[in-house]
Amino acid sequence: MNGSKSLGIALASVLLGGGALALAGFALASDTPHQAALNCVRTSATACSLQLSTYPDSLEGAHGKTGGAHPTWVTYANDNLVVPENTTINVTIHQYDGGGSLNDPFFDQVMGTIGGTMVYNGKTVSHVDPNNIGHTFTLRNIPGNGKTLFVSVPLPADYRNPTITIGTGQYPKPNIIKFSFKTGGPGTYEWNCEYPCGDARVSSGFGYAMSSFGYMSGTLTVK
Ligand SMILES: [Cu+2]
Repeated sequence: MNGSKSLGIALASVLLGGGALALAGFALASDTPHQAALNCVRTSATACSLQLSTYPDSLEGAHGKTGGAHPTWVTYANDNLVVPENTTINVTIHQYDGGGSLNDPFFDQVMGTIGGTMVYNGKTVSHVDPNNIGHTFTLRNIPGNGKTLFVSVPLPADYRNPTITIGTGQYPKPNIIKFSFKTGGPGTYEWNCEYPCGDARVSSGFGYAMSSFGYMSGTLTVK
């Protein structure tokens, strides 16, 4: 990272306060190549369907069957989401991971979706238990790009049988979360998880998978 970029990030961190994590994600997003694009599937002239998953290890999803460099890290199935402009995006997330308590209960709310709600295992809700979170899907504009989009959805932890054993590629029946949001014009946004699901020994759970692009963060390109 060169000096001016560091200074810019430092200044922006001061200005934005709690946005420091978002900026870290932005720096990672700028520096790292993407996984193969996951395009949503058009279901009508105005709607598109996007299917995602969150796993307790990297033996499923974009890292391949061997799990890539870090098979035991938690991961989203794909970090490079692509959707059309001015379209309703209907998202389904299969959440296979356990979890715990949010650092910031703000993220137990459903925010920015159509209706301000999501459907969690068939039930419409606007928030969930902040002490039973597996991950969040938190989508925001990249600072300075002049675009506005904010969607945040909590993904409750999944403790149903069989017990999750990291590194086996065996997963329980997922929690199923559905929500919709509308895109505007073209642009690139970033998303990340706001639950400290990385290794608890590193940066209070915000290290490893949480601070490495392609696991608990990515981009959403509207085009
Ligand atoms: Cu997470």
